[in-house]
Amino acid sequence: MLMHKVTTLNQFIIERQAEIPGATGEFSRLLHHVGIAAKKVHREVNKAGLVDILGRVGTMNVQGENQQKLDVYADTIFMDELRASGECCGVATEENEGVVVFDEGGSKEGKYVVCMDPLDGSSNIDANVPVGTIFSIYRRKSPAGEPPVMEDFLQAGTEQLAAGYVIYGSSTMLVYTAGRGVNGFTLDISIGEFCLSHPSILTPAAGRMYSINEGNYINFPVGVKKYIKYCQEIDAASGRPYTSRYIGSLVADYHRNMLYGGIFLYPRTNAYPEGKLRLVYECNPMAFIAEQSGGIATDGDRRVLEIAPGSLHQRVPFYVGSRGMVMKLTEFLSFFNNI
Ligand code: P6P
Repeated sequence: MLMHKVTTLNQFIIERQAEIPGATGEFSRLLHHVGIAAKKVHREVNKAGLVDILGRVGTMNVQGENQQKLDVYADTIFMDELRASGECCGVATEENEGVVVFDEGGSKEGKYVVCMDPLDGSSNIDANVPVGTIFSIYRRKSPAGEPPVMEDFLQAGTEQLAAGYVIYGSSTMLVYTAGRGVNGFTLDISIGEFCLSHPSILTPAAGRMYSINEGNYINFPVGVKKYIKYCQEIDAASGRPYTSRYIGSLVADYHRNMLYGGIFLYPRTNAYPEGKLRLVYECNPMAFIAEQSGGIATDGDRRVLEIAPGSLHQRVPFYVGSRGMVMKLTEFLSFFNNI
């Protein structure tokens, strides 16, 4: 029986590195360590119900959100692996108010900084709802050998070298882009490797799924309300309305919409007048992946990747997904002059 050729994440990274003139392996090594951390988090997420790692730590993160034990665990695991890579000089995460500087050993010479949400959607974890890790990799702007500075972490999304997410769901997948398309790798636990399962992912230009927390409907901008009603009208081509799908876990909602076609919306609300999702370590990485797979990501007014971050935990309205759907939404937003 012919064995199906399996390409592991590491083989893929090395093959792609060979395509980059002058690539020296540092970036590949960093991505390799991201993959190791993802496998370690997978191990804990997948047995969370069996060990004392469910529930809350009893502390709050910088957002004033209750920290789940797995939040803190994932943050620690990714920090340790990024430090061990020797290629990263510092990390900004949702769980830490400031940036974490790696100033020991080779890390000081690291060319890269990472911005990440180690475990997004973790309030769902106790209910066995899929959660995710989201990451962005930037080349530092400050000189190597010195501690990184805040500006290294507040670069526009267009400066990202790579971005990705890990979705811990019915299977664990790592999806990333380094600016040349989006590829998905599924963890094969029998060999302990992420294996290429979704090469060159492209988001359908048109979709029929919209994802939004309609519990906030009353507070939505008028343009969003009108777009939701548009989605609920009978579509001439199909003779039925669009489908509403909302998991409440960004990575899970985004991943499904990217594969099937759809739009994710998190507008301004009374509770989150600037929007809920964080620009630096949630919206920018997802926007890079969206654009690289043929989609669009906007805050309703601007291309997300072109927004100049003002602060690490800055929030923005976030609309992302199939090109045709996001463009239709922006028509409603501009017509009703609301973002
Ligand atoms: P809401 C999870 O807490 C999260 O940050 C994202 O993963 C998700 O898309 C969003 O918040 C859900 O927010 O207000 O609908 O519960």
